[in-house]
This record gives sequence, C-alpha cells and structure tokens, in this order.
Amino acid sequence: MSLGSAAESTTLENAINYAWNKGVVVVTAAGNNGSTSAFYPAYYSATIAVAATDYVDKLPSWSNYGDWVDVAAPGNSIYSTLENGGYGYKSGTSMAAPHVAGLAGLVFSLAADGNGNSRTNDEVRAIIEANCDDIGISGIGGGRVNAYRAVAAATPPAPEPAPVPAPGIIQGTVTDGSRPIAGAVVTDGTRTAITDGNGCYSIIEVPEGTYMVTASASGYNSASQQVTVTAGGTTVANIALKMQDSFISGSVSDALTGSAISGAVVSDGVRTTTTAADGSYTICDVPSGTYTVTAQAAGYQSASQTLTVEGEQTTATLDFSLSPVLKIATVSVSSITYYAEGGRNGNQHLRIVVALADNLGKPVTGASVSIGVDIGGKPYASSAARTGSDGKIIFKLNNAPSGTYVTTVESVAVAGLTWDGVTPTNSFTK
Ligand SMILES: [Ca+2]
Repeated sequence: MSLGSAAESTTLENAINYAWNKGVVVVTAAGNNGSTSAFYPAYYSATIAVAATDYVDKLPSWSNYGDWVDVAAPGNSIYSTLENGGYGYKSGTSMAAPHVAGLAGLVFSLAADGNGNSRTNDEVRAIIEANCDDIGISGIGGGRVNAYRAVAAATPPAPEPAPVPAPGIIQGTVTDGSRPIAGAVVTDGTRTAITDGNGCYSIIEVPEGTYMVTASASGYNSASQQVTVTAGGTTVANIALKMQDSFISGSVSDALTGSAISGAVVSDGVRTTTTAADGSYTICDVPSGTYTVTAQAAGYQSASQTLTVEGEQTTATLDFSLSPVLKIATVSVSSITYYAEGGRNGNQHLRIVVALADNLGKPVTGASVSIGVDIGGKPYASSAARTGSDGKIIFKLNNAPSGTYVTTVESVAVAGLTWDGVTPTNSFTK
C-alpha cells in the first residue's frame, strides 16, 4: 500500500486486520517525512512497514523510520511505470514497499503452513523479516530485505535420499551334475558372471530381491533356479546343466534320378521334420536309443531304416533314396524259355514258356499272346493263348523235330496295358 497519513483510521486498521486474518500479507510504505512519528496504516502491527534505502544501502533523509518499522527496501531512484504512461525514476517508501510485496509473492510460492493455522501469511512475513541484511541502520526493523536469503529459507529441504540397501551376492557352481563346467554364463536377469575353471561364479552387487538365475553353456540345455537375495547376504545357487541330446541328419533323394526331394517328412517315431530344398534334414534333441526312421514323400514309396543313437551330442547320419510310385502302363515279355519232355528219351515234345510282366515287374495275367516259331530260320508253327495267374503260357509242340528253334512274339493284348513290342532273344536246339 502506498498511502497514509499521520492520522489514525479505525476503518483502515479493521480492514488490515481482516485481510491479515484471511491470509493476506499487507505491505505498507513507512512514509516520506524523515521522521520516527507514527504514520498510518504502516504503523499498525498487522502490516509490514517498509522504510527506504538508497543505492549505497543508506537511509535516505526523507524516509520514515522507527521501532514500528519492520524492514527496509530500495526506494531511491527506482525505475518504474509512471502515471499517465511511460517509465521514469521515482523515489519514496512507495517505491520500497513493492519490493517487499513482490518478495512476499515469491515466498508465498514456497512457504508451508508451519504452525497449522491454515494460512501461510504469518510464515511468509516471518521469513521475510528474519532474512534481512543488517546494514547498520537502526529504526528499520530487521534490516534491508534480502530476496535470495528469504526464498532460500522458504524452500523446503530436499528429502533425504532413500537409504540404498546393502547389495547381496549370488554365487555357486555350474556342473554337468558331477563335473564343473567352465565358461558357463550365469545371469540374474541384469548382472552376468562367467564360471571359472572350477565351475564357480559370483554375481556381486545384487540388490535385495528374488531373482531367476539362469546358467547356459555351449552344448548344454540352459537351466534356471529362483533365489532370494537378502541385504548384505550371500545366496548360493548351484546349477546342473544337462547336455543337449543328439541329432539325426541326412538327406532324402530320388532313387532313380538321385535328385534331392524337398518337403519329405522324416520321423524317428517321436520327432518329425521335413527336408529342405537340398533334400537335407536334421532331427534335433534325440536321446540315446534305437529308432526306426521313416522318410516319406508324395509320389514316392516310403522307406524306413533302423538307427541306434548313442552318447550325447553326436550326429548320426541317415540318408534315404525313395523309389517313385510308378503307374502300371506297359507289358513286356520277360522271358522265353524251352524244355523238352515225353517219349523214350524224355525229349519227344517241345514246350515253350512265354512269361509276361508289367513295368513294375509283376506278372500279367489274362493277356492274349500269339507267337510264331521257326526252325532253322523257317516258319514251323504259330499259336496263341492267354497267360495264367502266374503270367505265363506254355505252348506245346508235340513230336517236335530236331533243329534250332526261335520264337517270335507277334502280339500281346491285355486291357489297360501297352505291349512294348519286344521279343527277348531266345533259341533252343533240340
Ligand atoms: Ca501459518
């Protein structure tokens, strides 16, 4: 407030007390009479009465002072806004009081209600008045205000940092069940240690808590163990790793062409895999034992082989060549044979056996076959018959004369099959 007079005003005093009791810091100019006489409303105890200082921290001659003055603040040649616009320099306790009002705003932003009366203006005022600089002048209360000190005094102390619990240690050994594993990696999920030549490890600086400790080593299946670490304590976690099982690998190829078969399914009866584009396959994690390994692929006959896997981490090789499943399409004369029987010497009659087979080697039954028989290159006989259930026909030439016989197959006819037209080389001398 920048107003006042030597005359008391009960109305003004009531208003100031009302504001104070509602939580307002009321700042008033002490007056410019160069006097210690009471000046109102600054004189009222519910306001901070502000005297002026100059640029060398002295009391200007015109500033009021006295035991009713609470603080001083710069009030001589203060650059400020002017009435009717613009800026200029002004002097007076009316220029000093706003420095204190502004400081009250700063302190309000930080101060807490220390005494629990639900307002902070009492704390703000006390902080401002208790953090003035003593500039050796009497009659200006606590001295010239010091904004830095007041704000610092109002700032709540930084909370004590939470105590850091003493770290613990996880240590132990990694073995294969009996022998140590060196170079195993052990981790608690954050920190990592490597086992030494004795399989020992130690993870240090582990905060209190529960951890899943995992050990892994080349050639072994990883294993984990849950541990609880106490502050400053040592927790033991001995971990045994199981060696990885063996592999069965090989390739699957076409038995006729030798080319790779991709997508073939290979199974050891428990585990199943399929071949890659180059026909290769690998079945992993195969425990020791004897397996019947089967390979199958569309368009091929399945094949099985028996294999014994021994030890651990070995690789057993097993290659398959699959025969294509062929359609029965052609019929061939598979053989022409001769024998003689009957008569005194058992050679009276000649028998010619013609056998037929399909392209899968199976006998062809019910086929009509006609043949011509030459003796010494001259036609001697011709005949026709159907093959029996064994795919054969026995042509009978009774009382056959001596000579060299050659049989030519002239036709083969059976439903669904085509004869390849070939007569096997044959001859018989009687
Ligand atoms: Ca309070």
